[in-house]
Amino acid sequence: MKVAITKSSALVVVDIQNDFCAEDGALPVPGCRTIIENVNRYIEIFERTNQAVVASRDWHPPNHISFKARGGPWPPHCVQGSVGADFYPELKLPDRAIVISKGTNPDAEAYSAFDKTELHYLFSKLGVRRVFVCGVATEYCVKATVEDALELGYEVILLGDAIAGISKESSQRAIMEMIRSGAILAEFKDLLT
Ligand code: VGL
Ligand code: ZN
Repeated sequence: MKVAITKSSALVVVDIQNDFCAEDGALPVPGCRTIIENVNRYIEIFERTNQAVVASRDWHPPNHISFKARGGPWPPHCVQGSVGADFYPELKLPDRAIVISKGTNPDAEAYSAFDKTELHYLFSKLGVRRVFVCGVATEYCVKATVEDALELGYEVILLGDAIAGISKESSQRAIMEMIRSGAILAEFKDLLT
């Protein structure tokens, strides 16, 4: 398969943050560190072709509804302004990268980079039609971002060699669901560069 990075393409790097990627992170996603090299390769290509690079970040207030203290499923993670919420240092984000913060409302769960953010508006302004998605976690924020993008009418390329999930089984299932929803699964070798 061959996929082009067209003039209306953007890269969305989902949640490569210390709490998900660092060894001592609050909510480690196994495999997060092993995809960084590939994520950086994708960033380089989008840089070279002058296409938009977006980095989403989980950016929770300390009393976020998804935290266990409030009956949610997760330990506190990616709290606004904490080291855990910083981008993982090995991620080579260009200065011009567009940073999208999500999950900022204490009372709302939000996994998608499009959920209550300005991303769709920004993409409309930039004329983006095709979105390439990588990052973590496959079953949560990657999947929610992909499904929202498809519903909003974007072409979505899921970068299979630059995503990592919390468990192997649920990641596999999530990938199949994203493909069923219309995402195209591709790898670095599939890109027309
Ligand atoms: C995520 C769990 C909780 C993610 C965010 O980025 O996939 N997962 N918050
Ligand atoms: Zn979160």
